[in-house]
Amino acid sequence: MNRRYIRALLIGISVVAAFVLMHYGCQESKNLSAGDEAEKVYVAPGDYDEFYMFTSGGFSGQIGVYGLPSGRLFRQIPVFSQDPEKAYGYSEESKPMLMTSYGFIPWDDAHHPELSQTDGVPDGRWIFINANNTPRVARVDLTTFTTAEIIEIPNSGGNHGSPFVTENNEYVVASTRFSLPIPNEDVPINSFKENFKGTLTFIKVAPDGKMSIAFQILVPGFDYDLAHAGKGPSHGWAFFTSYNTEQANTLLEVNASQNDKDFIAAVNWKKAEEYIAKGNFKKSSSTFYRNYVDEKKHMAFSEKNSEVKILSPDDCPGLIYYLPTPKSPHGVDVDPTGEYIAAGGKLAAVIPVHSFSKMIKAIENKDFETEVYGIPVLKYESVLAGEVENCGLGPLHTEFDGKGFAYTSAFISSEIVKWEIGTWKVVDRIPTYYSIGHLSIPGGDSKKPWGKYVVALNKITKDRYLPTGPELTQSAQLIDISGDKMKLLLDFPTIGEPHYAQSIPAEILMKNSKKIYPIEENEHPYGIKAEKDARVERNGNDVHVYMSTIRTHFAPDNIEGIKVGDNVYFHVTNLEQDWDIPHGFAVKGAQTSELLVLPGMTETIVWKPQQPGIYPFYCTDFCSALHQEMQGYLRVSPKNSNVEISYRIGN
Ligand code: RUQ
Ligand code: CUA
Repeated sequence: MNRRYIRALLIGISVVAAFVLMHYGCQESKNLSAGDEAEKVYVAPGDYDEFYMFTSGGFSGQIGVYGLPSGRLFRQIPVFSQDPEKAYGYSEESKPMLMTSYGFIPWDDAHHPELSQTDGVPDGRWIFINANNTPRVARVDLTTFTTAEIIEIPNSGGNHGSPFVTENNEYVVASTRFSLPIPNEDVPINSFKENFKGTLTFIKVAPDGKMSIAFQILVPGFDYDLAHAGKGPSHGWAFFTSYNTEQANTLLEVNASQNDKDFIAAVNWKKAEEYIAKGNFKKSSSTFYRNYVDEKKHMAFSEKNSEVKILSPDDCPGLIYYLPTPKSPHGVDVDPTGEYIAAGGKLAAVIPVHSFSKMIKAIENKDFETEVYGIPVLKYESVLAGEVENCGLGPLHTEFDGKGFAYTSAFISSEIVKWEIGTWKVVDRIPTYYSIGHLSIPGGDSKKPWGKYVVALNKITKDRYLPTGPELTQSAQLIDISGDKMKLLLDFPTIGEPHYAQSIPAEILMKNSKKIYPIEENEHPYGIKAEKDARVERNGNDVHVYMSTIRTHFAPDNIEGIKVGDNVYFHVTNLEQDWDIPHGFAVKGAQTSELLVLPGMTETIVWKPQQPGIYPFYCTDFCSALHQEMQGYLRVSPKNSNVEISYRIGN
């Protein structure tokens, strides 16, 4: 035998072996689709060792998924920003997710992930997150780790105090950071005091997750910063911090720091429901979008809405009260019992903790200090449970361990301060590196925290990591809180600026994680169920390619008859029904991203060939030993050519 023959034989054997391995070796994973289980409620108090942590990507607009305690990054979920890796915001199917009343918006700034809850405990169905810049709230489905819905918030200047949920996701609340004329109009900026208003928005969440704007409350023109809903006895109320009660419209760093106390707005949303039922609202015509994914069609749709109900405190006595709170408060956090409301006053020397029961008594006794724009201001002393002294400089956010302790981040003194609920005494403190913003305990804003760890989410890392040019990484730090003393366990970098993060026991999500999309349920109008249906159709200048992928070829893989000036739609269906076998699709010169098509899914990109010639396409995701063989050719002819559409696979 000559050498060339032996080589050919060896290659032949290895190709056959690879083929057998690919087609049989990987078939063992079960075609589990846990979607039908997702309706069940997993309330899971108790002890857990492993958690998923969801971080806001900050100015990346996405959500990061990390393991705890490992600190390893598993995934980035695209939410408000285009993501070429997953074709999010590039594929024809996903583009509608980023539609707003301002048109298609490819980016946003995301701050607060918030897990859905059942009976006040994270249930693992969804995670919500806010878009700060063009006000929106997204709902991410935790069976697929993909964004399922985005609703725009009308009459909002910037959606920062959002999206915090009530005990059973009756509402997701949202407050506007910037006040604006409502409805928005062309007025002099220095007419701020007369013309600018804030809004507090209540988004209704249906049992299947569908969001709608239930109502908005028109409030004085302050800056509204953060929020939290009540729980237990305070269920039915929601709390919103405000600053700039001075109503400055320039140089806020000085002008908005004059008042000794600003306010926490306590809103009785059950009362709001009564007023809505009685028709005590005004309708405002405001355009806003709701975008949602149809999981069977594998497509997003945009729905335009044009009206919201607005409640005005003047017409709705008992709807809203102010709790005076020192000084420019940022976070507002409700303890697991629902009785205590802690505020982080950026410029305050103490952490004021309000008592819900005292607040109710003060309301009954009309213990008011004054009124502001018709809203009663309760007396500080009448609602205060206690002040935590020696709490560090620049206290921002507080989370709870469920064992009677609270943990507050102090931005300026870069530390976490642990204090005891009831005695209001600081019992421990630990430095963070550096400039901690939020902090997060698994379940730490819920009724039943899994209080094993606290994660510090730091804005600045200086000397902690290798330099990476002018911008250094942001980071998180994992701290053990199972004993009396906090112990630093790990530093790990994060993507984007992590504002808030939330964690949930891994077990709760793992059992619901979806593995494939069943191909028989694929209702995409351009999807195909089998390779034999693959085809190319011309319709005027539009060419529709109904393409399939399976290890390891495209069908068809040779296409001719495309002309310059055509719009070529590649509708790629992945026929695989195995877990974790996506195929990618990319065409030379396409002015868009690749596609990453998951098993059982159909996705589309449009390609507009500019010049005649031959154009290769290929699979971008290394899917088997013959991944490099997964390719094809397109022939593009001049505009006036008479080459007819033809396509094939094999000879
Ligand atoms: S914020 S660092 Cu955007 Cu939540 Cu407090
Ligand atoms: Cu399919 Cu690589």
